[in-house]
Amino acid sequence: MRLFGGRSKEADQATDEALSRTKRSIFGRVAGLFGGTDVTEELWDSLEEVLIGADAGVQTTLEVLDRVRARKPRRADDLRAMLAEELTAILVAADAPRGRLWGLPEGTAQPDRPWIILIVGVNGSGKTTAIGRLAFAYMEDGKRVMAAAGDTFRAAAIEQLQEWGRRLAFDVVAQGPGADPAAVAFDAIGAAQARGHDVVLIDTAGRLQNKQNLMDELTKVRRVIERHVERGPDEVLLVLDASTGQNGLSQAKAFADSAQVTSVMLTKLDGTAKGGIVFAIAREFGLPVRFVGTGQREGDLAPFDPRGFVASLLGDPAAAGA
Ligand SMILES: Nc1nc2c(ncn2[C@@H]2O[C@H](COP(=O)(O)OP(=O)(O)OP(=O)(O)O)[C@@H](O)[C@H]2O)c(=O)[nH]1
Ligand SMILES: [Mg+2]
Repeated sequence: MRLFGGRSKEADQATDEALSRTKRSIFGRVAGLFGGTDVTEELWDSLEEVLIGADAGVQTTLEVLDRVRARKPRRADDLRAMLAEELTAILVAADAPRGRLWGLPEGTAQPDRPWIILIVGVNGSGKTTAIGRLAFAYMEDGKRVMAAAGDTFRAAAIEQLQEWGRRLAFDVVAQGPGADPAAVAFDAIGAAQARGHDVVLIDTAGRLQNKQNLMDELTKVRRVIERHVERGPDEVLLVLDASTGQNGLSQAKAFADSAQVTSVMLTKLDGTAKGGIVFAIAREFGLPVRFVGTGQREGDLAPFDPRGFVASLLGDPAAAGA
């Protein structure tokens, strides 16, 4: 699937499949609610319950529904269309590119190689897997990929990344457990420059002795990148586990606040009924979601498209013959 460069039928379909649990268990009820023709108080109440239940966030839900209400929909299908527009607007408002690689208009000049991508996020969110997947996609795109084993804190993190490198055949720069992650990043970028790699993916720890240590460490890694390539990392990707809901969101806030995140990857969308978290990310972080994890394999990553996502969630009336 084309991962970089926008929407495709294949990507829409993968997202749609990954959303099936969210749709079945929660939003499926909404589609049912739109079955009637009248806009009743019961319909508004149910919508509120459904959106909050899917982790869209209380504030976001109330705001969206207020906006739709103000537009005075007369029939249930008008309401559905307006809700789709308002939900899409939230995602689009956060969609402006902040990094130098993703979501840019076609024809935008690309940064010099190697491109540097720093991967951050809470432990267990799927960072190392994300590196495997991005490496896979970039290699399919004809790029030479280098990864840096910057999580030197968790036992087995280095081996886990090396295993991905062996399996998919990309290079991994690593030092021993406990090594300075900034030094690992420094080595990896130097090696990539010397050997002509196109992309450097830098793994980081999700947990240290405490949050401040972790944020300091990320700052140090960033400084090293800035010393090597003056422009700094081209993207700082926050990896966020959809199934952790509002709780995961508040944990990720520390990264969004201090790691100068430019893009979000929402993982495990396939394993959750809480896909509404996308709206909370957009509204509360103001960050663009660029990719969604749709399964367990390396190819299970889809580009995120606001319109395709909302159409899939609310059911496409045209497709349903409504
Ligand atoms: N179903 C599903 N599982 C996923 C997805 N992404 C990651 N996982 C699983 O989530 C688990 C944790 O992934 P890791 O990549 O090790 O997470 P991490 O953020 O590197 O974790 P730490 O190194 O402990 O900070 C693994 O079992 C992955 O297979 C996804 O999109 N869907
Ligand atoms: Mg990891």
